[in-house]
Amino acid sequence: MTSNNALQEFMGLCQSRAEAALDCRLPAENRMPERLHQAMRYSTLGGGKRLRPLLTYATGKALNIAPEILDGAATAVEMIHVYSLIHDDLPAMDDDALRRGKPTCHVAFDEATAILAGDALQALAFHVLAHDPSIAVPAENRIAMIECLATACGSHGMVGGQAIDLDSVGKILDLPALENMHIRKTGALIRASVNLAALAKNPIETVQADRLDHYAKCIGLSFQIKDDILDEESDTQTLGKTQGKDRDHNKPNYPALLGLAGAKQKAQELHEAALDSLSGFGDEADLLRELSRFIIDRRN
Ligand code: GRG
Repeated sequence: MTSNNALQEFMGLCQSRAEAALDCRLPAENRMPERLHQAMRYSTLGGGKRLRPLLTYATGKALNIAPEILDGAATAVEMIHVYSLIHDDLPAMDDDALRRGKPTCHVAFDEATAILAGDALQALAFHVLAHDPSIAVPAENRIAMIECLATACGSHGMVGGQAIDLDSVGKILDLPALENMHIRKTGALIRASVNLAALAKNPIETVQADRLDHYAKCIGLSFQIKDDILDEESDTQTLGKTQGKDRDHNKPNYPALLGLAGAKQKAQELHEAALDSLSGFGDEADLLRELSRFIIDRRN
């Protein structure tokens, strides 16, 4: 099993790698329309855990794919994530003023610019998947990657989950309904972060792809459960975003349904199921194992 030091080192390297890969793919601040490009760069660069790129690179490690080939996929998935954060923070949605420890995009710029910055990041993500020379895979794999990301972020995935979330404020959801919402809202993009790397492997055995997909489903849900736990237990400074919003907005969440101890137990069970999914892999999947542990142990 990879040591915690090895995980820290991998995380540091991949975070720097993702930062540089994003930096060179984002439009320059002085390029027209400047304010839009400044907003895109403001929200994307210099913050966040980069969990989704980390998962893409760690899946690459498990499949013996060089990180250079995955830069396009890793940046595309992070661009979609950042667009979702910008739009989620808007007054029409969560109406939040703090994200990644700094003012949200619509506060630092304005609402219209924030909407456009999110839109443009989404378009750029697909442009990267379609054209980026780093993605050295056959055309059919590239198309499959575009389809994978589109499905993950569309109305059957992240945006659909967000719609269910907005509709469920003040309602009581049972566990299957809550899971269904989170599998879409947060889980789908986490799943895509792993599956995009699997699609860069040519050919990949179906059994290997299925195992990775199951791992990704488990950690997608454990990530959200931990997010709900942190929303209850942590503080605004540590989180870099407003704490206690679920309770304040009367949103259904795991601690409310299962209790804090029950939610922690459920996250632990999902971590163990994620590890089981990787049982056919050797040491090369240790970073994925450690990332699953990191997801349920993280402090922000
Ligand atoms: C508005 C299109 C649209 C979708 C919104 C995913 C989502 C759907 C909204 C994000 C808002 C949110 C706080 C969701 C809860 C889980 C989550 C995605 C938290 C933030 O992800 P982290 O912890 O953030 O990976 P960093 O900043 O580290 O990248």
